[in-house]
Amino acid sequence: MAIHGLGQLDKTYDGSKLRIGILHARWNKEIIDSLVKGAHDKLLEFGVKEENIIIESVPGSFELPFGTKKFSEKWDKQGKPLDAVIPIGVLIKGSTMHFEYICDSVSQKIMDLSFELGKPIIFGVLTCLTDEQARQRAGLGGHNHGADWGLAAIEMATKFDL
Ligand code: DLZ
Repeated sequence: MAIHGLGQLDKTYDGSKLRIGILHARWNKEIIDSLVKGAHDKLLEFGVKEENIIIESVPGSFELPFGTKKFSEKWDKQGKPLDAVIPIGVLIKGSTMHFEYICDSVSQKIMDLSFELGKPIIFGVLTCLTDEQARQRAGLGGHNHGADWGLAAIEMATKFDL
């Protein structure tokens, strides 16, 4: 089955002035590493400077919303704000009996954070039924959604003159 990414871009975006945070969970590490690399490489491709891509981690996807808030606020306080944050996590149904609860609460809170923090918080969480589905979406046999998340961060951080 083909798993498609973002459609055609409406214009070319310039990421050269942006600072982008990537905050990733450490559960399902091989898949996470591939998604982080996909996002990171796409940011570089669109001009974001290596030193302006800030990567940190939290234990699991459940920690992503609070971690993202603190991560963003930390850089605000230091006077070097992040223009967008990409929280990255991989939730696999077989691994957690409370899968639906975690998926619902994490995705809702990540959505809320954009409004709370006034900056784009990208939805970089894979919610999959199997390990194989997650691998297919992480560039380990199929398209890498991490690349789409990188591009979404650049588009959203530049599009509305935030
Ligand atoms: C506990 C748990 C389980 C069972 N499965 C996953 C998973 O598939 N993906 C993920 O990112 N995290 C998982 N976790 C860890 C929780 O997200 C969280 O880190 C712990 O419950 C501690 O709060």
